Amino acid sequence: ARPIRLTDYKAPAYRVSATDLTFRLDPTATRVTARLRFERIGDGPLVLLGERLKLITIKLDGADLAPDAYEITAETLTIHDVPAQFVLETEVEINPQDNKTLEGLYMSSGRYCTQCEAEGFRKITYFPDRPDVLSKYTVRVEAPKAGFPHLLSNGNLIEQGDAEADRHYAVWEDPFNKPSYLFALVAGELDVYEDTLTTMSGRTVDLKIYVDTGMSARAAYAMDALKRSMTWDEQAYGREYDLDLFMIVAVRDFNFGAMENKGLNIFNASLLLADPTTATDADYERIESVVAHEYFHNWSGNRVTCRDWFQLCLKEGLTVYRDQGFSADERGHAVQRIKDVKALRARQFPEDAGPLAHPVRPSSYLKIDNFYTATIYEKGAEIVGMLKTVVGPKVYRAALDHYFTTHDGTAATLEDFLKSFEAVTGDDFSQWLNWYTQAGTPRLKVTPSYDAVAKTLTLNLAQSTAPTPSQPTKAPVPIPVRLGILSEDGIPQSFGFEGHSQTEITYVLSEASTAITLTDVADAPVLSALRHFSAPVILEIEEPQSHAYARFRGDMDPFNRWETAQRLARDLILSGGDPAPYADALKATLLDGALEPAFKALIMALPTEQGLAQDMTPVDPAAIHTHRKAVKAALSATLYPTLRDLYDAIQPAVTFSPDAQSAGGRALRNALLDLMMAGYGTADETRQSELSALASAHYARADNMTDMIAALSALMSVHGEPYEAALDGFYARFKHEPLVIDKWFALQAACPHPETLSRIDRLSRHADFDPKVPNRWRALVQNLASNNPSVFHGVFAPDSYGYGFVVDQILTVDEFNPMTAARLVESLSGYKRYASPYREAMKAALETIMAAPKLSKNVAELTAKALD
Ligand code: BAL
Ligand code: ZN
Repeated sequence: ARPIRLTDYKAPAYRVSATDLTFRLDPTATRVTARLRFERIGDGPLVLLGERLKLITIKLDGADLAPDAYEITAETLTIHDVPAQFVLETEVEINPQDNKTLEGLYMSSGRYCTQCEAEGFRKITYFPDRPDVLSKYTVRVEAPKAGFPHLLSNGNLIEQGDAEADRHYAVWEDPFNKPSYLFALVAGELDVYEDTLTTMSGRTVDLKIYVDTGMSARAAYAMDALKRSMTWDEQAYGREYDLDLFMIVAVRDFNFGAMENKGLNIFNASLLLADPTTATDADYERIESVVAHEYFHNWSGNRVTCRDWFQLCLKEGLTVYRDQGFSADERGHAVQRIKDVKALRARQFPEDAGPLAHPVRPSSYLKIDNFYTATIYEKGAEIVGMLKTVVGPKVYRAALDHYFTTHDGTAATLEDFLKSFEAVTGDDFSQWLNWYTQAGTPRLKVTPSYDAVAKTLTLNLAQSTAPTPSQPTKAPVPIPVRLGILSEDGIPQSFGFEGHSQTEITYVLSEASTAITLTDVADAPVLSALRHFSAPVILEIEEPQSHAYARFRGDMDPFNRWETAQRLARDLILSGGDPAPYADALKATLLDGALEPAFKALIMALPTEQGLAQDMTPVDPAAIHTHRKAVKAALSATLYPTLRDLYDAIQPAVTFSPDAQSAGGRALRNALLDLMMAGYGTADETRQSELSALASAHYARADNMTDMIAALSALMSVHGEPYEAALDGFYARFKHEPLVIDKWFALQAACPHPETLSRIDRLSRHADFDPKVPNRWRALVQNLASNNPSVFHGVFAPDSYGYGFVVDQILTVDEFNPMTAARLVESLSGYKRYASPYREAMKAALETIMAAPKLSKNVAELTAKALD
């Protein structure tokens, strides 16, 4: 297949001024009529995109087209001779029931629903299915009354009524121009949870969340999050909602987390439904941020969309940045930043360091579906965050106002985005484009030298980015370095910079290297660099360990306090050493009454095995697993009395509330339990019985899903009868709750235990396992591949890798859902960084995929790149 290249971009030759669609819904033979009003604005024939469509009729300006007047391939419909303005009408037949790709129009639990981003609309009708063709849509949906009481599409409902043969219809009109990827349709039996919101200009917006029948109470939290998001966007960005109705529908079968279709968001039910007995605090948090994310797309994505899919991060990076800002305001800036950076490092850094590395704006692709990546989303968000750091909040707001106003109703580019910063500052932002066009994580090396006589601290700052596929050399990028200094006993120190006394500065490194000098530096200083993670780079700094401990104990920047603790833990695990000073500093942190419980919970968590793998060459997963486990057990043993006292002092709330503070309390209590349980394997019999009783009691008393899952994880350390009994009890209690049974699968798949692989194999034959349901499939397979390195890499027994299982699963799912299957290829892609024999076995697994007789473009593209 031929790649699509950014440099080949050509503006569309035809505009669609109106799109009228009629859907006559039928599970196996839905008829879609499209009446499209075209205007020629360029040269060449009319080429429409369409896949798996059965053409029934085609008319141009009301007259049937002769068969030799058009040409159909598997992907296109071409008409060579068309007037300057014309109406094209096509009728096609499609089969939603058979559509397991979950793109286009498909059925989920007996309902019709759609997913069009990125290129699913072409599976619905012939259309110029590209984001820079914007059009006004009128949509008539017709279906039997029985089973399909709700007929939904984008915009406002303008008409509804009865149709022949016990059918009915609804007509929707969306007054805003939109690209086809934002089209949506849902039809079926649903319950609705309703509310209203008064916007900043005093308009009333009806808010409706549609869910499975009987589930509407579980939409209450998402509704609350939606209302808070809408108000936040007015206050933080001055953005008001534009229609009189905003709808969300939750469906069970979905490739993405959720989708921002204009006025009709569609969500994976796992990211919408919540109540205390079925959702964890992490679920609540995720629901809040995804509801916000999809809502914020109404401006960053829908009102201003992308010219082409290379600009995907224009909407995704910006919208992630916006949802992170919302979550930070709702849940605390430091804790949110730590979580965002953890996610960035866990998913984006490895991507940027491996064969699938690509710029935030890629230059070519085979399947754009493969580029809904952590790089586009999370690194894209970091770039927006750096821009805000550099220009300050007021100017950032002015630049975003300029961007939204200037490009409203159009399809824009990243250059347009940067130009808005230029327009409001008068400065040149062209170097920022390097962040968008270069792959790879820059390294920032900071070399401090203190002159005790002159009282100056000179910092040499140097950046470099290693070569990535097809990008051997890199230009410097602007790196904002936020920094301050403290004394060895942790007291913040002021210093002089550029003639002013400061406690913290942000210096922007634009060159390959430079030196800056801080003056009036009173004592041998402890540097705290890259505070709040002011740039997505790898910081290298040589310093005495005492400096790191000073930051761990007292950096006023909570991010760097956490960051330093992580580095020290990493060094302990990978390089060995005495864990006592670490245990002391951790104890002091846990006993510090001024720190939030949520922060303490984060700082207690050691770096993950996957995270540690990024800092080891070649990666030896067995060594990482063993050393991490040993360090955790040692900390557990040393700190046990403190952990136990703190644990006993936290009384679980009588009534559950999902708010951030209550969640923080649960997070700390569960983190304390986790660290205590890490000592199980090395404890004496008395302590073992104590721990086993503790985990069982935690489970027995749990009145919410967060504590239940934490207790089940704790029981994993005990294993055997108590663990099995709890798992069986959990299954029996929740067997009719698919979202909870997903957790049951996920938990077992992520258990770092020698018997897990055979358990996973058993679970893949469980009556509740269905690879056609992405949530269930990801629960089992993705958790093995991404969240259980010791079992995936088979560290417990020779040749017991999980690779073969994952390959079989990729090939199975690739037959019907390439988009979902392809996401798992990444788990094998880093093989070159691994030690033998993992490296060879991972490579062989990739080769097995490549040799499969029939591969989708999605899986083929990523596997070929991984093997390259
Ligand atoms: N646009 C795809 C789903 C999302 O990022 O919101
Ligand atoms: Zn998005």
